Amino acid sequence: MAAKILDGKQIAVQMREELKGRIAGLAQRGIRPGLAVILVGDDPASKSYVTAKEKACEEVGIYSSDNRLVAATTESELLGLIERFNQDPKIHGILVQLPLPKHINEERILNAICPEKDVDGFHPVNVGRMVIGQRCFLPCTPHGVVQMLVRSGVVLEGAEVVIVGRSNIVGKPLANLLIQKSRFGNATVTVCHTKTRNLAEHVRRADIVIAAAGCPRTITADMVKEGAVVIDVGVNRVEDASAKNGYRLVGDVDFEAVRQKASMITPVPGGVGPMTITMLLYNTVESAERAAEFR
Ligand code: L34
Repeated sequence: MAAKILDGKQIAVQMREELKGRIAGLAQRGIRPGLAVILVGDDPASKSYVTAKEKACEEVGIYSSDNRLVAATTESELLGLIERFNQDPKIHGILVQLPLPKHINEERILNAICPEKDVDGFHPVNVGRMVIGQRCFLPCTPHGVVQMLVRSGVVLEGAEVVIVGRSNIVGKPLANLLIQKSRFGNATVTVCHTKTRNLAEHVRRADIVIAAAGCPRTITADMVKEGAVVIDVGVNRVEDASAKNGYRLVGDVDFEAVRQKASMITPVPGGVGPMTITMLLYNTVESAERAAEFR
């Protein structure tokens, strides 16, 4: 039987409705959540993600400050801008879209964002807090994946989860979230990567497969257990002469074949991507609420 398609756009709409309620609550206290969006350079994919983030802010009623900087921007100019937003009481979240141009040290930039405004959850303070289960900002893509699973009725407790990919933005934090002793965790997690000896053998054991390798067709049907849940985090642009812009988007999963074996599967586009954006809105609202508590 073919898998149920998990509609990320639909879950995102539902969560954005919930956020509108919280934003209305803040408005009654005279507060509007604010997000500073910073993009350096003109990578077409990054531009489209950042534009989608700003549009989503507007749709739910979050103020967004749009900062598009030329690729030649220096590290100290970027640090200066971040410092300005760290000090600005109207700004509750700061997003520096990655990747940054090669001449800018990413670690130095992420460390400069005040942890209380780090709505991406990339600052070492938030990463550390997440690992030990303290209150923090959860990174958007991993948090979006967990929300998608829980809201689709997937049981995490005791589940065998295999994550393919060990990046700092997805694989590593997601593994940490899923092993937490919580309603959003309690899973048994294996993390596979480029040096894993027998990828297929690991993936075949999984009740839940999470593909975050950044490479098309990493997960093929022969690797997937009958009835498994398959979450595709990959967003790869592949050349396609028949498409109007010359490319099409595919994930890391061989979708058409794998959907015949899985019980649930996320599409690309329309799966995890819209959830990532929604969790950024969620963290920005959360940050504004926390700031309000201290007034
Ligand atoms: N700082 N940098 C920072 N935070 C992030 O959370 C990200 N990420 C990743 C890249 N760099 C970042 C994103 O925003 C990936 N990412 C992201 C966000 C949204 C989408 C994809 C990746 C998305 O909306 N994807 C759509 C299709 C978009 C298209 O048509 O190009 C989808 O439906 O999957």
